[in-house]
Amino acid sequence: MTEIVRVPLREWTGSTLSADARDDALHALEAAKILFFPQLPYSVERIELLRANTLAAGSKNLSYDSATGRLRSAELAAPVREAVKSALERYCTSARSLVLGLFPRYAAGLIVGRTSFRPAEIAGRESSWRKDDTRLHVDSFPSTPVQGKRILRVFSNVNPEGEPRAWRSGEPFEDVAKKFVPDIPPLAHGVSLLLACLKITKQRRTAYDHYMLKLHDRMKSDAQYQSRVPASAFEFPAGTSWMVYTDQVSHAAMRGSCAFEQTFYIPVEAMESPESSPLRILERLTHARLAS
Ligand SMILES: O=C(O)CCC(=O)C(=O)O
Ligand SMILES: [Fe+2]
Repeated sequence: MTEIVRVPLREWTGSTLSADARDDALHALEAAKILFFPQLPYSVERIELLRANTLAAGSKNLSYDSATGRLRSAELAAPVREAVKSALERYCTSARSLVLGLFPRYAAGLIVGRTSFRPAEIAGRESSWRKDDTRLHVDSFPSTPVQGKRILRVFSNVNPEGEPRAWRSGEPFEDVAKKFVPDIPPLAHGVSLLLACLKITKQRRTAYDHYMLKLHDRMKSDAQYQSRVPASAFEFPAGTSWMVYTDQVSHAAMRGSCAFEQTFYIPVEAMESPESSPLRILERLTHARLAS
């Protein structure tokens, strides 16, 4: 079960932590622990208004691309739109300075992915099993092949009523993989090329992406697995932040509303312990190269 490691950081620049403490944090993160920052709030002015307005416009999850400045959500009135965009842009900058300040070695090859604002309550939300994040899963995105790269995410609970964000976490990645991988047929020849040609995927879907997508789907669609696998529950209080490799740590979000999230992609080669990555674990289990 996933360990939570508390990091006593008070600023969004990881560099204020001692070098030893940063090393410890890096080891913990790459060993599939969750780094929890109990004293690191992300502050957003008039968050209640942002939540009310975005939900009224039908947006449960607003996704922002800092590279293009594009906010995905057409329905927002201009002033709300600008406020959300600036909060997302600032979150992106903060999360980036947190990650790079704590782990300068990740600067080589770090790719800044999407930033999101999640105003909606998770509990009781209707969704297909595949999109249901209350089921334990590891992250994998169908249209964004990572080709072996890691998915590192930073979250902040900004709930204005002081409600926690409740998560659960399941078994270690290697156990998940050993359970499901033997029954996953290999990526069919030609499929990845076809998906890329049809622009269904942004890059080529590698065998690694194939296994990760199947793991995500098989975990979520297996009701017996969901109810029987040992899991631990924990709550991230309002006004706190956390960071985790969500491609490796089996997780589920159960309850809470109003969070910010930033996604990063990190090449396995930039890690201190590449052998602990899902790519290397899956390669050991399948006796194949999966991302070349
Ligand atoms: O919103 C959250 O707290 C996490 C949900 C989740 O599992 C995800 O976005 O992949
Ligand atoms: Fe997830």
